[in-house]
Amino acid sequence: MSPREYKLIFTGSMGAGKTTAIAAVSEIEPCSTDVANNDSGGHAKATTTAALDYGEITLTGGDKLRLYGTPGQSRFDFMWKILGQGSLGVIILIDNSRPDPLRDLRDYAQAFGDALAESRAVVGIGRWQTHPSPSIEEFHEAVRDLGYAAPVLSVDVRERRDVLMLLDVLFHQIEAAEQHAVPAIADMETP
Ligand SMILES: Nc1nc2c(ncn2[C@@H]2O[C@H](COP(=O)(O)OP(=O)(O)OP(=O)(O)O)[C@@H](O)[C@H]2O)c(=O)[nH]1
Ligand SMILES: [Mg+2]
Repeated sequence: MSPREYKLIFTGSMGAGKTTAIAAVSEIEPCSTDVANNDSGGHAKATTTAALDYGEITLTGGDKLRLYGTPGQSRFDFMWKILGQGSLGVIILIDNSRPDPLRDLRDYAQAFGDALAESRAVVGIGRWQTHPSPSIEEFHEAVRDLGYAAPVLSVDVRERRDVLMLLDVLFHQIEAAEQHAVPAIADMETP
């Protein structure tokens, strides 16, 4: 069988760590479109993604994961739909230190509602160690209240193994819903 390709989307609020997560796992130098951040109210970091991030992971059988990161800022939300087209799954990243992380979840869950409705999504809660509220259970409830089911786990997007764990959980979720044949996480452990 010829190698397959899987498109995965990292989305979530400004500073949640989409660019960082892709850089943590990509085997190629990630393509970044970060520009100077003029929205220090949104997040006090030096740069922000204007169009997309792109990274790749090749699995041992030759299958390829194409990793796309969206811009966080809603003024670039036209990119969300463009990037989401044809994706296998969506990773929603949350920065739990932001003022209203549950609202952030609702905003991005709505924007990527198709993936959630088809059980092709996972939620990663960042900065959990320093900001344990809202709790994982509250995020579960928020997902349920939207009428969806998606795994929720705490992650440090700077850690490769945490990002791979997110992908593993996402693939299990997709497989359980019997939507698609999915890659095996065991194939992803080679750097
Ligand atoms: N201290 C700390 N820093 C973290 C943690 N998780 C992520 N970060 C940092 O938060 C920042 C996230 O920035 P980006 O990866 O640019 O975030 P982004 O989601 O791509 O943001 P936009 O492109 O602006 O939407 C990085 O500097 C990370 O190192 C954490 O748990 N603790
Ligand atoms: Mg970014």
